[in-house]
Amino acid sequence: MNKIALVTGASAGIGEATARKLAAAGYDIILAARRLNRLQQLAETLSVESHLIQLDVRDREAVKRAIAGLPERWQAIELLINNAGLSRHLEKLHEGHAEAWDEMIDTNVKGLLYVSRAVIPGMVARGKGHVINVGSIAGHEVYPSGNVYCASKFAVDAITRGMLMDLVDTPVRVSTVDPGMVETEFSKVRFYGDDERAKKVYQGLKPLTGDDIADTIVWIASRPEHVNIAQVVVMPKAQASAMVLHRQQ
Ligand code: NDP
Ligand code: 8X3
Repeated sequence: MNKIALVTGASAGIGEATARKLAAAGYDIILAARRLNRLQQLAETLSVESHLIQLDVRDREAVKRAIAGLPERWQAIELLINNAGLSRHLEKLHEGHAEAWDEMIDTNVKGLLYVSRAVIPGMVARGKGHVINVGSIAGHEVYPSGNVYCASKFAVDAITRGMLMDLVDTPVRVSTVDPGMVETEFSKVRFYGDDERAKKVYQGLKPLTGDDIADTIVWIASRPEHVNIAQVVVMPKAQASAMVLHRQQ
């Protein structure tokens, strides 16, 4: 039987690309996200076995139920990709929307915690596992109007470091991939479906694709067991930091 990977946020962008690349690398995959139809479409294209979970990672009880209720054949998760996440709005803190803050913190921080809490004990008990969190350069530097999204990714960075320490005496590895600009549905979600504004984010430069980050994730996961790639920052060539971009006409 192939190794089993769980990818959260597998219905789009980085998560979808990661599921495809992990499948190509020979993993059977548990695909989790809210949009089940997207997961079904993806599963049909994979040449490995997959198991679908319609899951909102913000729902603590649902996360517990989903992991505890996995069929036996899917229980031995070896690789957890904590990818589900989003940003909402790009606006000054004092003009911000509290619902958007809740959504980002509940998804990016608490959702990642709930899934980790449900999955990692099994890894520890089996003496095998690897957690790869998808952070961001927004977890390394705050940019104007990024306030709460950046705070959520700083939290992911702190949680990753904490996991690394707490699991150091076990065989479970902990890594983070921290991307810069990746063209996915991310900006469309951030701007509530405003395609034009989303496209402008990537205007005049060649952003990363979900595949670029998926390649990095597969590389991290495929190192020998004594090697832990703790953190990888990946940016487009035209990006030097969150705000320093080289755009051409
Ligand atoms: P997409 O919007 O393309 O994909 C986001 C994924 O997260 C979707 O599959 C979505 O699925 C899932 N998701 C969102 N909310 C929830 C939820 N409550 N429960 C379960 N799944 C959820 O964006 P990306 O692929 O770009 O984003 C993936 C990760 O990468 C995020 O953590 C993001 O912060 C991070 N990132 C993105 C960068 C970028 O420039 N794109 C750069 C740095 C980091 P569904 O809606 O079906 O639930
Ligand atoms: C996504 C990258 O720069 O939009 O995490 O925050 S950025």
